[in-house]
Amino acid sequence: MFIDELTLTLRAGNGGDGVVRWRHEKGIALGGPAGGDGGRGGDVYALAQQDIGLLARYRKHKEFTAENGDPGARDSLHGKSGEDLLVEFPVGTILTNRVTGRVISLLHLGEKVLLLKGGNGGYGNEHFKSSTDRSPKKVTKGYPGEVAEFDVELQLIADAGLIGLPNAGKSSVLNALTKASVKVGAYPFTTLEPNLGSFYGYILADIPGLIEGAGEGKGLGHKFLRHVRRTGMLIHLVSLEGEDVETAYATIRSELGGYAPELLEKEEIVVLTKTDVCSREKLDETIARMKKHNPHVHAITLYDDASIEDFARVLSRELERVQKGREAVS
Ligand SMILES: Nc1nc2c(ncn2[C@@H]2O[C@H](COP(=O)(O)OP(=O)(O)OP(=O)(O)O)[C@@H](O)[C@H]2O)c(=O)[nH]1
Ligand SMILES: [Mg+2]
Repeated sequence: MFIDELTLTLRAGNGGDGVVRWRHEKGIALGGPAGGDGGRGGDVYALAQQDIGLLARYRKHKEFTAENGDPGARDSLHGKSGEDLLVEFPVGTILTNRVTGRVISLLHLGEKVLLLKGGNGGYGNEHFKSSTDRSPKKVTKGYPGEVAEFDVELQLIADAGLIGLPNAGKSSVLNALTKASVKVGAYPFTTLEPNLGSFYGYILADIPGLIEGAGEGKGLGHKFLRHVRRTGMLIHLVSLEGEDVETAYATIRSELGGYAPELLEKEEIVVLTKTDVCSREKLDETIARMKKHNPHVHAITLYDDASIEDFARVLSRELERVQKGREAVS
């Protein structure tokens, strides 16, 4: 089950307590203070991993705690510090600390961010020794580690997102262009979770079918629209099987705009799929009509390798252009 939204409770470790101990020396009833300080509690870190299905592991288990520091010990020994806790998230995860409001976005594989600090250890009685008090009994307790609930949301990061109505052929195109082997089916909503594939080093995301009203929760709902947000560009697939290609196109555009108007600003290539099911005349006429909405219109069929190869060339050029554009801005 694909999960892209959940809440986790994370706790850093508490510091260990300082302790009262006394030095034992031969012939002396009570030596000086020798109680050590407590160890630090472990910190909590977020670590970004590549696996987009990783949040499913937190479906049942939603609370994690770093190790506490050990208390101090005799002979002035400091307690052992608690181990840090690394919590793994997929690249593209946005974490919001509900206590502080701090928002952390994991953008790169291997990125490691401190989420919560462990508590410092308390002081043992040796710490309080002074010229006026040679036998202090005072100690301090370890400090509690930071604790917070985190809202966790995954927004995939991809160079291009394949979008379109159910059955448009999105997964088929992902499979044809990349090494992905996503299930393809002659029925709507075959794909129930986003899939990624690598195309000459660019990441393509197959976004599950959107339908009219998705923004209000129809079909798979707007659940997956969030994953369109951070795609560099859109590959908008419209099947030529349908009667009204323009309406199909407009439906998706209006869902995108209804969810977040900036999605309409993204670069978009329109791809008419399944040219094998329609006549040459209908294809030419449809292309001409669609060019009024977007000049980047291409047509493909899985049954003609040349059409896929042509499109792959166009797409790699576009991806390069969009990436250069983004680099120029940043
Ligand atoms: N005739 C023909 N059928 C195609 C072509 N491309 C895909 N199909 C078929 O169209 C159906 C839907 O394809 P998918 O790739 O599963 O479509 P999708 O957009 O991923 O669908 P959802 O995951 O349900 O949103 C499948 O039966 C495919 O075999 C094509 O070029 N020509
Ligand atoms: Mg699919």
